[in-house]
Amino acid sequence: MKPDLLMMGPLHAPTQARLEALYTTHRYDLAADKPAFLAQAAAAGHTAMATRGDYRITDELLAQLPALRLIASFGVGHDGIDTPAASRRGIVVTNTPDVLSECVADATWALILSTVRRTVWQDRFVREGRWPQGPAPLTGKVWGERLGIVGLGRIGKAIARRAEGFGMSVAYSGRRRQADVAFDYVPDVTELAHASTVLVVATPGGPETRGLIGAGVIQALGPEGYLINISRGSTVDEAGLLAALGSGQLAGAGLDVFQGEPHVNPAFFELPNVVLQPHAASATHHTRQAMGQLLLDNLAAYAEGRPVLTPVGADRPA
Ligand code: 8YV
Repeated sequence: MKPDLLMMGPLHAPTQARLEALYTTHRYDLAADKPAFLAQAAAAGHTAMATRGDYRITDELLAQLPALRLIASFGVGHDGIDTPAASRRGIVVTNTPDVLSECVADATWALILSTVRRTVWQDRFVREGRWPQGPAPLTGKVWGERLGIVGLGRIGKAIARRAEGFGMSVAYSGRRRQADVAFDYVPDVTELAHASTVLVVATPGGPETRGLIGAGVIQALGPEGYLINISRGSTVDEAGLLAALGSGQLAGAGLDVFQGEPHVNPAFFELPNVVLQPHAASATHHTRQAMGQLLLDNLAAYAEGRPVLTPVGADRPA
């Protein structure tokens, strides 16, 4: 008989298929009567759950699943999960760090290059037959410019490594100076923005970073500066960003994440100086497969009584 597995919602399709082959899955999102679903899960004593970092798991929900011992989450970010509450209740939460860092860094550079060099805009310019009427406007440059990284975790470091190829200087802000890097540490984000041409936001989401990139930071980045956000929509003051982009107070923005996604404020669609992505930084076949494998490995380790591979903890930055 297959072991039971609670699920908050569907995951990456190939991972979902493997989970369904290995476990009897019980889907919270598909349950018409949620209280009855939870009561049944509690009575059956289900101990493991698979989820995603953006599916909401509140303390109130956890209170109704007293037998739960493991939440295995797909993705490195886990801002949808009340991890302090899980920890208080003796529930281990795992995520899928490391395996996604390189593809996320690639996607970040795609955003940096396409935003500064206006690649998407220029593609449209050619397609719309506007070239014969005259050349496209000149753009800013990437090579040799100053890169600021807000949050130099594993993803931030993978982004920084690629900067060498573009001859860029790198500085970063974050909770602490990192012993293993030679980049300049600028603890104040506004100061970092002031010193950067391209500012990349690579922090985890959640209450600690909510609104971190506010009007002051955007103003410090300035009319020749570019903001790239691959963290969470919650880290940026979107109204302030839209105003700065529209008025020329900021040169451009490359955004993978948004407040209220998948619904994006349509004001962004009118702006020529933005490149927009549907939260796709980790969305390669290779990386999503590796994330799914790590989730499966965490579930298997728990089931076999071994230590889980990647528990979420305060010392594991994104
Ligand atoms: C998620 C992400 O994997 O890992 C994260 O924190 O934001 C993405 O890589 C994706 O949203 C999960 O479906």
